[in-house]
Amino acid sequence: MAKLGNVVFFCSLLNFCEPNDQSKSASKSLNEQGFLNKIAFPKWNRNVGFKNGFREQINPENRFWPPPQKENRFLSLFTVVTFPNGACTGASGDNGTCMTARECNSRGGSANGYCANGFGLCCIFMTSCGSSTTENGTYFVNSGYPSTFDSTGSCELTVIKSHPDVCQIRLDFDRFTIAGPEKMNNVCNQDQFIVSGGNPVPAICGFNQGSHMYIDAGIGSTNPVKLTFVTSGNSFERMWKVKITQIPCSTIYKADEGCLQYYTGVSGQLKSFNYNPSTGLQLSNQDYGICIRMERNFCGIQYTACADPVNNRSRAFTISGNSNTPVNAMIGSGPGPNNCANDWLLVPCAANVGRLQPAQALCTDRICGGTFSADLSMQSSTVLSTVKPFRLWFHTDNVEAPVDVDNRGFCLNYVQQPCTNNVL
Ligand SMILES: *[C@@H]1O[C@H](CO)[C@@H](O)[C@H](O)[C@H]1NC(C)=O
Ligand SMILES: *[C@@H]1O[C@H](CO)[C@@H](O)[C@H](O)[C@H]1NC(C)=O
Ligand SMILES: *[C@@H]1O[C@H](CO)[C@@H](O)[C@H](O)[C@H]1NC(C)=O
Ligand SMILES: [Ca+2]
Repeated sequence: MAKLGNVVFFCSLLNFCEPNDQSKSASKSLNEQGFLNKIAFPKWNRNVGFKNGFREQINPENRFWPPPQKENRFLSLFTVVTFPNGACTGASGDNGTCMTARECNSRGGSANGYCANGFGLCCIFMTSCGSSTTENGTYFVNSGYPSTFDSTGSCELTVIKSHPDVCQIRLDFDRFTIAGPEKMNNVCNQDQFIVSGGNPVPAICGFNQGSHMYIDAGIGSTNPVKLTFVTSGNSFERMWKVKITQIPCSTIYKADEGCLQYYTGVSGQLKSFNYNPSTGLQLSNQDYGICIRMERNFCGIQYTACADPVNNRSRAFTISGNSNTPVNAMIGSGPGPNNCANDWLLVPCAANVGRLQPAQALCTDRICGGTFSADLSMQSSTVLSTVKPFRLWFHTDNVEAPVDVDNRGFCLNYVQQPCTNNVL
């Protein structure tokens, strides 16, 4: 019973056994003391839940930790608990890596709730301007986060590969509100988000919460990728929180090459940056690929403009023309009023669904204007493409006024089409 007493004492000293106390201060003091690197438990007490109270038994069926271990005659009294550095969700809802308090502290993270059944702490990496990170899953936030930032400057984060076998970096814009483009030519000339060091990435601005980007980080220990928020001009309440995931080359979930955006799943929704049907202006100077993973047994893909809950006449696809008036779909790449010489969405060999076969003989590539259709039409349509792999390209130049006014960009719903006689 003496050992048991020791553990009870250990718990109360460190305030570690109370399930509800996941307050920052408790985690912080644990973290600062760096106590939990090695935890030795009396062996006869292995099935006791640490997190949920000392005396509570864990049903052996449900318990996944600690794993069954072989008897070790040299550790006859204690079992040393080790656990892998897996992904975890912290008490705050942010994702982190499960580790000991000491490791979290030494790697510059902050402990936020428990993991590994209470044996580890969920270590969150959150950083801001002027720093660099090698940690997978780092959040890059504005200075003062979770408050907004209303000032000018340049906030840069350097992302260094955590391992030479990292090929891509995925950025998830959990929060992304910076000033939008100017209203003449829709150029991001006040605030900008810039990615450098990887493949060319267009600068973006405005509201991009929920959006993502894949950055090609090259092979081996190449130059680091830099993420920069430039803020300038008028007063504006900015906020950003960008999750940075490092993707190993060998994984099946890495994006296809040349895809700034990569979507998976049989159906989903694609939006241009700063898309917002009420106020978001299409961004100029864009040029990137949007890829949709071809799911097994699917041979084609259909696109339809999203519902527009704000405007009477949908602005879900408004790429060129003055979208304050009705604008038909425009197609093709030649000169002339109904072509897409400057701004376009490229849908390879696009044809309207329901058009008489053979649709492919009449297909088009570039689509622009103010209506989504593969024909010169005022009527929005569902558009089919069977070119593989499934990929769109979005291009805009640096001019809008005076011909192109108040365009929103695009929001499209996609549905992959199974391989049948009609879709090969
Ligand atoms: C944490 O990860 C889950 C699963 O990958 C994801 O759905 C969620 O959005 C992430 N949360 C944050 C705050 O990044
Ligand atoms: C980073 O974390 C993600 C999921 O959280 C994981 O899929 C990926 O393999 C990790 N990358 C590295 C280099 O470990
Ligand atoms: C939509 O149409 C209705 C009726 O014609 C009109 O009253 C309303 O102002 C219009 N709304 C917008 C946003 O144009
Ligand atoms: Ca343009």
